[in-house]
Amino acid sequence: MTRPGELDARIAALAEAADLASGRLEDGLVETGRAVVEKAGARLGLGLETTVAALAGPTGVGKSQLFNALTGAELATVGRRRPTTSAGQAAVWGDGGEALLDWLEIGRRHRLEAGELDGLVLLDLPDFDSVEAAHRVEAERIVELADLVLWVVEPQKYADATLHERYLRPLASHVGSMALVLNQADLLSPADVGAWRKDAERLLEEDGLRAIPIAIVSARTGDGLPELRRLL
Ligand SMILES: Nc1nc2c(ncn2[C@@H]2O[C@H](COP(=O)(O)OP(=O)(O)OP(=O)(O)O)[C@@H](O)[C@H]2O)c(=O)[nH]1
Ligand SMILES: [Mg+2]
Repeated sequence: MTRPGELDARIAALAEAADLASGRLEDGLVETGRAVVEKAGARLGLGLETTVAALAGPTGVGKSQLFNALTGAELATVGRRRPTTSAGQAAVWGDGGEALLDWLEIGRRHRLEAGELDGLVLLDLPDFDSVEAAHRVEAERIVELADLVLWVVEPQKYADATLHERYLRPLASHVGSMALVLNQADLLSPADVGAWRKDAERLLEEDGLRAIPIAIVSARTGDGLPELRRLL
């Protein structure tokens, strides 16, 4: 992980590069550089002792059930009708994170006792693929600001074209801040779970993301959750 001092220096260097490029390179490129400087500076100012991990993915994969399983509480509504979650909500371990959640514009917050996950802010997000376009806008807004994105899929949706083409491939340079969570593993036999993992690895390789961690879990039975917690 990048140390705060190192990050400060990189942000300053990017700000200088954007200033030097102004008038020489395309305006859009300079603006993108400046936006990164602004966002990174704001995030750094809010302290790196808290990590923001977001559960993102298509509707119905079990993001909310996973949020409940990781928090050990029935905080989020798990639904049969799609889509279920319409606004992001947070679980915060320990007592930090208030200013960070203001910056993230997440209103619903649940505070949990510190312990093993002290300093973690876990976010349950709306889906990016339902009929509700506003869900996608909200999910994408938060994915851009999170420190770690856990892309949640299940046996039907892991090869989803939108997930791979719109999100994973363009984020190939962010390998250090993503993980793939294969949820609902309870629906498959052990042999099929093995084949599923292999195929998911193949797709990640095609996306240029061979290095990202994969967690195989069942939010329903709790299988794989200790390994997932270790990624947080
Ligand atoms: N068998 C099985 N079913 C699961 C698991 N996790 C979630 N489900 C079921 O999948 C359905 C969708 O779960 P949600 O947690 O609401 O899914 P979501 O990803 O939050 O969906 P949206 O809020 O619409 O984006 C529910 O019927 C859950 O009971 C799991 O690990 N195994
Ligand atoms: Mg949900």
